Amino acid sequence: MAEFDLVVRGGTVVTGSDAVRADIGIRGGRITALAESLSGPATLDAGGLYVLPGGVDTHCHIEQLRAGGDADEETWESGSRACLAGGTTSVISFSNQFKGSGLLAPLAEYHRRAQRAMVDYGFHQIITDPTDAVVWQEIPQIVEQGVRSLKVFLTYDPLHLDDRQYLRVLAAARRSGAFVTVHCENYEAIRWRTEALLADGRTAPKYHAWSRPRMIEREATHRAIALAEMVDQPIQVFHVSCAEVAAEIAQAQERGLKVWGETCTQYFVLTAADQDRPGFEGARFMCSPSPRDAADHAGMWDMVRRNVIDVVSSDHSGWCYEGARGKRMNGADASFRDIPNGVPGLTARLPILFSEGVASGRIDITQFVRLVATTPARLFGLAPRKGSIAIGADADLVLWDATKKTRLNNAMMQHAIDYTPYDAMEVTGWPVATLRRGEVVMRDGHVQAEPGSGQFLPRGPYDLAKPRGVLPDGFDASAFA
Ligand code: DUC
Ligand code: ZN
Ligand code: ZN
Repeated sequence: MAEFDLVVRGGTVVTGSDAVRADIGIRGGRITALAESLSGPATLDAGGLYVLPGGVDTHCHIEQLRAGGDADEETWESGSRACLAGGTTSVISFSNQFKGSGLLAPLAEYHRRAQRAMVDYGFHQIITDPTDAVVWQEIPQIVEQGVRSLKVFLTYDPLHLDDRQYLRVLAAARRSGAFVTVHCENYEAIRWRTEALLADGRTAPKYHAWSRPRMIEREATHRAIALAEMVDQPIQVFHVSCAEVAAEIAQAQERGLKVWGETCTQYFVLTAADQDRPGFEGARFMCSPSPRDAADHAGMWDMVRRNVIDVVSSDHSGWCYEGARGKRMNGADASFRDIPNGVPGLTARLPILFSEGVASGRIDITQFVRLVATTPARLFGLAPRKGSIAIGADADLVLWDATKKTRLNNAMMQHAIDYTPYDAMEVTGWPVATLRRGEVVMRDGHVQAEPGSGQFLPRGPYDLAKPRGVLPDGFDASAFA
């Protein structure tokens, strides 16, 4: 029997720490050899290309259930296609709790739907109603089943939690060894300002950004961190939009807290002004927190270089622009308050970050790999199986042409959404092939994978999610409430 099923030859292999010329031997879907020269009956030529670990997108909404039984337009099949086309091989999507019901039935439905996946996947559990049954029984149960991260929203109807509810989720996570991710914006401040904007007749999409300025994101981030510190629970702040918010995270990190910051592609390239396009067009760019301005892009790059922000996800949340299930679900002249939030970005994440980061000289290629693969895998308990190129890891690889120039259009995204907010943007750097567990699943834009070939990634206990053991007065309230 041959030593390898496949050898990837002649490429520059990039990990989170090094870029070296090496061949990769693959057997049974895993990396079994890294050497200067390997041979085997089947080879894939990577000459002149980078070989990167498959992208790990730890924040994307795929086929998320909506109230009333409907689901997002992006299905596991279309979403997987988009991921593989863009060089992403693993995702963590969401299972959503509906207020008034528990976690187990919806989670079973998410598992059922994800059986069509072509990427490997896990779930974060969104907690919207932390009842006694949820925090004492159901959270421990789902964590045991490998859903080892919880997501909470400090704003958004009907998802938002007040401070007491947030504390209950932090405590439940601490007891179960789960990680917590937080959407940080101030609920009441947004409501108050939105009411004022609408009363003044300011209803157009651009006022979405006016309804949630930077300081309300900064305030909620500060509060989220302080409460997590009190409970001694590690958290990641999702989708940080600007440096003044990241500065809160930097301060926490300087004090030794287990607080991490994530941002998303859109916060490097979109601005609030994009929501000021004629008519309803601005809805295409509407997400929360709102994209800020060009100076904020520069500020975010500083925070990335300082490693305060160490993960870049897509927060893919696709709503079509046309049709009644997407951005116009409340009418073509809906006020900004009634337009669903979110932008699609599964495919564009790696190309835009590489282009803006590496090709533009802002970061090096190893930091790029850390941001899009290695660190998300480590933070969410997917390492060492995912996120790096190492002996024993899954052979999830991307062959990357660092010089190829591409003008983005929606067809290239291969998602189910009818637009991309990055239309006509020119990027340098492009994935030419994607391997998932040793199988070539994308080549020159053609995705060839079987629906159902993606695997669920149960996540066990891991060190980064463990509390520090530092509690005010040494008293662990989470054991009682
Ligand atoms: N913001 C979120 O928090 N989730 C999905 C979409 C969005 O814009
Ligand atoms: Zn969010
Ligand atoms: Zn999100």
